[in-house]
Amino acid sequence: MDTHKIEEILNSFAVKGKPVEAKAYGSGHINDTFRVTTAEADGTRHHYTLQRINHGVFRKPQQVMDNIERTLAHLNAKAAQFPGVKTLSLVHTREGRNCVRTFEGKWWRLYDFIDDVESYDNVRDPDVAFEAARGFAQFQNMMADLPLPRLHETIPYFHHTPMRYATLEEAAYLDIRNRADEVAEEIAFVRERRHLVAHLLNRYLKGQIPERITHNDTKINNALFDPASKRCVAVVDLDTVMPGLALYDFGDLCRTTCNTADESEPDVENVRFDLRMFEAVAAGYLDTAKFLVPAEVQELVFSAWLLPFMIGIRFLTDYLQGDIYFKTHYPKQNVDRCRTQFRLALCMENAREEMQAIVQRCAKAVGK
Ligand code: ADP
Ligand code: GN1
Ligand code: MG
Repeated sequence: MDTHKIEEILNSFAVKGKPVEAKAYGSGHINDTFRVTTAEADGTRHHYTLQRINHGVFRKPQQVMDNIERTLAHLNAKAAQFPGVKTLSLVHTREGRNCVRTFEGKWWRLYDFIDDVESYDNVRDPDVAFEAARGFAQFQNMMADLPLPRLHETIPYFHHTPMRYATLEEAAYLDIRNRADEVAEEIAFVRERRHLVAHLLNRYLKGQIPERITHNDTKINNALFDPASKRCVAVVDLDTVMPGLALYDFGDLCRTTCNTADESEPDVENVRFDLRMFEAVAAGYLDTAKFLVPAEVQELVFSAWLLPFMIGIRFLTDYLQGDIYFKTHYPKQNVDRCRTQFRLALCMENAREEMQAIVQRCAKAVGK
């Protein structure tokens, strides 16, 4: 992306000063993120997060932005009750719009950059895991009374596991890149577990598990921490905030905090499920998510397993379809990612009883 282009886009927004620097930022797999610095005539500098919304993934970017506007207004109205919590803040265009659509049909938005915070792609410290779980639970808590109408589903069927499974079968059947033989073991891994894909959805359809407003992308790097207090002070990446199950958020957080290796680890022998981290996530989540009904508590262990399984299915499908969804940095990265997820799910299958005991202990500690 050339700097002239960024300058041109930035000039549409009501920024303070003139752009002096733009650097690619973060390690997200979907949008293009830049940290931009501007300077005023007196030398005062300001930082912003400029993002190109991936409109191949988010087919209706304006709906994404409408959801985010409503979410931020709701969170901001509650800010006084939650001291220390920082809320993202959108910078509008000079005409008062929340995003820009360029002549080439690309969508851009701008946030104030949240300074003096840290984010991590991988954590091993249980205190950080506890805090992240508390932060995402608090987010769900704060969003629980968002007035109607229902938020838009920015990606329909996002966590619909039976649909994810059907899409994998279709990709394996069509096999447009002739890659299915190479990942036959991974496809078999999924098929052996296909009786589990509809479990949570069935409980939801029977009315046993409620729909809530959820974040739906609770990767650890979407939580920002104060380096001094180690508290989780902000939750970012709000593109998928929409109706969902609280369990998806819990499961995704376990997926990214309890794995001893990176998401793209090439040697699955390095992938282990860290029970100490699981205990911290369960404790942090249950401590704050007071709204959970017993059926949700009962399914926490299942959801911790489901998310690596489902996201592994998504990486595998993307590989079969030719790496068209997730950003990749080397040819078989989606295979590495998929194998990592499936190894993590397998580790959890072998640790189910310990995980259940941990959840019971944490639930009892908070009177659940
Ligand atoms: P993606 O959708 O590509 O994952 P994110 O919105 O998550 O993009 O942004 C990428 C990373 O940049 C995040 O993981 C977070 O660490 C950091 N980040 C995003 N927005 C801000 C912000 N306003 N202030 C500080 N850091 C941010
Ligand atoms: C994507 O955007 P990012 O990197 O935070 C993806 C998530 C996956 C994750 C896997 C909109 O998240 O669903 O769990 O990659 N986001 C979208 O790392 O598909
Ligand atoms: Mg992100």
